[in-house]
Amino acid sequence: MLKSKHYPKMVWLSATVIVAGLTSCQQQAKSDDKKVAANADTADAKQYLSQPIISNIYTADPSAHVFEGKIYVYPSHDVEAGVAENDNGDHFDMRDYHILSMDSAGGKVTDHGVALSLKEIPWAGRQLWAPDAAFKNGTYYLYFPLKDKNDVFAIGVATSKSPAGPFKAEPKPIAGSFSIDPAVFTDDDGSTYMYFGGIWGGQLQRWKNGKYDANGSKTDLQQDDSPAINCKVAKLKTNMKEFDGEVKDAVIIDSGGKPLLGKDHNRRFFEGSWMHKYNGKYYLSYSTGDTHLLAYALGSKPTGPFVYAGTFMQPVEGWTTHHSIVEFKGKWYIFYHDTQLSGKTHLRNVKVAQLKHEPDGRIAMIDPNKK
Ligand code: FUB
Repeated sequence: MLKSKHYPKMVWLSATVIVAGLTSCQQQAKSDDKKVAANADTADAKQYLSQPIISNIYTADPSAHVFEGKIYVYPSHDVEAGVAENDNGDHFDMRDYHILSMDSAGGKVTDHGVALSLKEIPWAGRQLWAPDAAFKNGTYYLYFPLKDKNDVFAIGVATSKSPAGPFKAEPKPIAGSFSIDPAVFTDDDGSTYMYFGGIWGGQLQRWKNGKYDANGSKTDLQQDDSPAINCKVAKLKTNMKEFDGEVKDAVIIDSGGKPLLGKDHNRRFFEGSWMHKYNGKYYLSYSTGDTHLLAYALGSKPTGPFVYAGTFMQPVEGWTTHHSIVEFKGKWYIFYHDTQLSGKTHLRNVKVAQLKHEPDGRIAMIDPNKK
């Protein structure tokens, strides 16, 4: 995944990476968290639409939900692990999750501390990436992508009686799951679906007919004139821990009914999917990855097909774009991240802004770099 956009602040990244490798991971994460606040004070005067919602730790990939009358955010917890940046995303070497909550978007944020850590997950290899959460029948479920001991991403699930955790992981990943970035959506009829997948470091391009090819492409399929790789969707059983049937493609087509092509980097799915429903339509939104946009496509069923409808957020500062969309007290919000506090690709901070649906259903464009 990560080719640099060569932001000016990144020139000092390599030196930091070499030094950081000498310290134990836990100590590094702690001191790293302390540095966030200091960096916040020295951040340049560049204009941003919003400010980081917390600065005591680095956070990214925010999945927001309304539980028990509050907004709960399930983010990645970025740390300086001292791993060099590459297209596999090895530098995103996260080891635990913290859950955040707030009474209002933009209000005071509570950091509930460590909710789940790598060492508590029996099948763990490395890299706890973008999580999501859901609630059913009195239990909260935390879904997380993680590389297993063979360095292959799968999606795990953990449970808690509280939206803030702590969560207890199941002994194995969800059977039939693969790749990254789970996003869980419960429809009005109570059916729950997981959207997932990501190309490049997310390994989606290496999966064919249920099999993983460790020697497959590191980026995409490099088949420009063939259909692009699709986001995946699977229905969850009511136990929320298993897929109910086959994993399907959430196919994205153009207005002429043709699938988007591999070469269409401005429109094709890359990673970071999210589903929300508005006025009876299913909005599949996602990151275009190497072109750094947030795009969306509309469907009349939760499993698609989805017709490409446009982009709705300009690139943020940093390489990755990852978002979620939530309705709270009659208003819609987007949670997203950028690198305002650190200037480093892998040390991100979560933000929130209002999101507007136009009367015709389009999502109004958001510029994260303008007040
Ligand atoms: O945080 C690690 C990865 O970066 C996520 O899984 C992707 O969506 C991207 O944000």
